[in-house]
Parts: sequence; C-alpha cells; structure tokens
Amino acid sequence: MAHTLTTTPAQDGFWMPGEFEPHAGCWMLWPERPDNWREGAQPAQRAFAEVARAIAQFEPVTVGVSARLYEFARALLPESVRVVEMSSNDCWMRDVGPTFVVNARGQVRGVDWRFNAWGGLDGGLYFPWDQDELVARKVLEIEGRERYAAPFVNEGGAIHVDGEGTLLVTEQCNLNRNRNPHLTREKIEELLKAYLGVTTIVWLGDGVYNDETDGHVDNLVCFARPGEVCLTWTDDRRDPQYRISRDAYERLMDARDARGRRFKVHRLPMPGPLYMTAEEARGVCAREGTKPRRAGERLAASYVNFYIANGGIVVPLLDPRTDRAALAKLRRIFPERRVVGVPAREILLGGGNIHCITQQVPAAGIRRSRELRSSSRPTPTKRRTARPAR
Ligand code: KQY
Repeated sequence: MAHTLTTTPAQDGFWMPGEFEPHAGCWMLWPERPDNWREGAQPAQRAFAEVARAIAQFEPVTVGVSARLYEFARALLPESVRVVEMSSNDCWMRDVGPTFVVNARGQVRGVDWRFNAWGGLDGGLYFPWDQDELVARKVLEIEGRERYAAPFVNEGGAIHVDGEGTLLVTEQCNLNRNRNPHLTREKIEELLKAYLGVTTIVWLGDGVYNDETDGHVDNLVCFARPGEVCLTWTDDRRDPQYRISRDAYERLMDARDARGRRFKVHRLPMPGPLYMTAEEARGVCAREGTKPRRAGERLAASYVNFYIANGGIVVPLLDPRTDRAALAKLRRIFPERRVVGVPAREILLGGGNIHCITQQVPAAGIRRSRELRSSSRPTPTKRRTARPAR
C-alpha cells in the first residue's frame, strides 16, 4: 500500500522539480466518455495514442484504461507503452494524477490533491468525479511511492514550478470560489508552499480566454528552464486574449523568481482563434451533468500546452497557419531537445491539450542541491526581454 504521510513535503525537505528535469517516465489515461469526446471518443483515442507514441521515443509511458477498453487501447498503443487497467471519470492525468516531489537524497514521493472536476457543483465540468479522485492514489501504489494527501482542491494543470523555489499560478483558477471557498489567498499560498516546497509564488491574472478549467496556468505560461518562461501571445488587440497575455507579460516582467532573477519571457504565437464546428459538436452525446459542447464555441487553443520529455518536446499541432512558426520558435528555445509536433485538435475539443493529459514521474536517485533552492537573497540581473510596444 502507498503509505500516507501526515507531514507536508516542505516539512520533510521535498519539493516539486521542474518538468525539464530528468524523468523516470510519463503517465496518461485513455479517453472514453461520449459526453465529452465526439464519435464515441474514437478520434480522441487515436490522438492520445499518437501522443503516447511520441513521448515513448523519449521515456517510458504508462496508460491507464478502463476494463471495457483495455483490449482496444492495448491494440492501438505501441508495444513499448505499458497499459494498466484503471478506472477514471475522464482522462486528464495532469489534474487527477499525483504531483511528484523529490528530496536532496534523490527520493521521490507524490502529492494527492483533492479534485472536484474543475469546480464541483459550482461550474464544474461533470458529475460524479469519484473515480478521478482515486487515480493519484492508484498511480502512487503502482509506482511504489509514499503519498501526501493535500487537504485542499488543486490540479496539476494549475501549477508550474522551476524546481528552484518558484511557482506560477493564476488568480482566476487558484483563487476561484469554486475550488477552496473557505480559504483566504494567504492560506492558499501557505498550503501551496507546504505541498510544493516553493518559497516564491508569482500570481498571474486570468488564464487563456474561454479555458473551461477557469484559467489553468499550464495553457498560458510554462517554464522552459529556471528563469525562462513561454507565454501564449497574440498581437491582435481586438482579441480578448490580448489583454490577458499582456497582463501576464507585465506581471512576469515585474516579478522576481525565488533566486531573485528576472524572467526571460518567450512569446509563442497563439493558434486561431479556433472554434468548434457544427459537425464536431454533433458528434458529442450531450448528457445532463456534463458541460455541453456547442458549435461556434471558442476553443482554448495554446501551444504552451506542450510536454517536456527527456530530450524532447511534444507539441500540439493546432492550426496550419501557425504550427510552423510555433515549432520553429520552440526549436530556438529548446536547442538541446528534439521538438515533435502531434496533431491535437481532437484533444483540444475535449477541453485541454498534451500537457493536460500527461504527468511526468521524476527520475529517482538524483542528488539535488537543497541549499541553492532555499536561497532567498535576490541577485538582481538585467532585464533580458524588451516590453512590447503598447
Ligand atoms: O488544463 C488541463 N490541465 C486539463 C483540462 C481539462 C479539461 C476538461 N474537459
């Protein structure tokens, strides 16, 4: 049994490492529910299989799948991918899986957040979510890792860390009244510090326009490495995303990370705007209690929702008009990794993307320096990116 600890990661000297640090592997779940995925989820299953295949070039992948679809998934997924039977209500491993933490001795443990389907009965996306609630625990059992049961609602897509003490979050999501209405901002900060082992929290405002997660940070901004972030960006001032990205840019430029550095901000072009077509919406079986899919609805498309694997970047391909520019930019940001694009519109139609359906397991046995992480004395550096003209 995955032993449940009564302390917090910070008390025990554990912290969440950056996604760009070495991984032991990656976990995913298999899409199935016809009230979220069109055509009985078959186009989405093919897209998930391609994501698993792309990541498996770089690191071991495990996919959890229901008993009903085990054989089908096994047949579609490459042999190198491990397939295990696992119940879930949907397939967003980033949010329902554990967030792994490490210590200076190279030990790995997992944080099991409370989950309420992105808002519970106050704007959440489906009911019930009882099987999703058990996924993190099951993954930790299979991984043989001890578990911290966090006493508050959080999702893996709502946090990004640099592994050196800095956390990025959005006010729209992490302070939303449908997550932890009984907690103040100060208390939420205290809990995030305790469960992620961070010392500095950078608050952004809203997430990507019309993002049904209430603005997960992982669709808006992510770390490329300590001190450097990628931000989804549009130059179109008439687009509602402009104000959001501009505000995030300004907050990032004004912020200092846990080591006192200013951020270098890489602006990634935004796809689209993209909308759900009538045919796509028709393919979803509407069901009471699940967010309906409507033709003409704007999709929260973002290239920032990529996955960083060992030696690779797996990026959603979303729009032939912008894919090439996004890939080229990512190749410049990550010259040390192979950048691979995977067609991802079918994943986007379900409300998220490649980062949302994956969860990395950090490599164990790597000795990491804790002293450097806890340094709180700022060492100012010169601003490295000019502000865009207003
Ligand atoms: O952004 C994510 N991490 C998850 C997206 C979930 C969408 C649910 N329909």
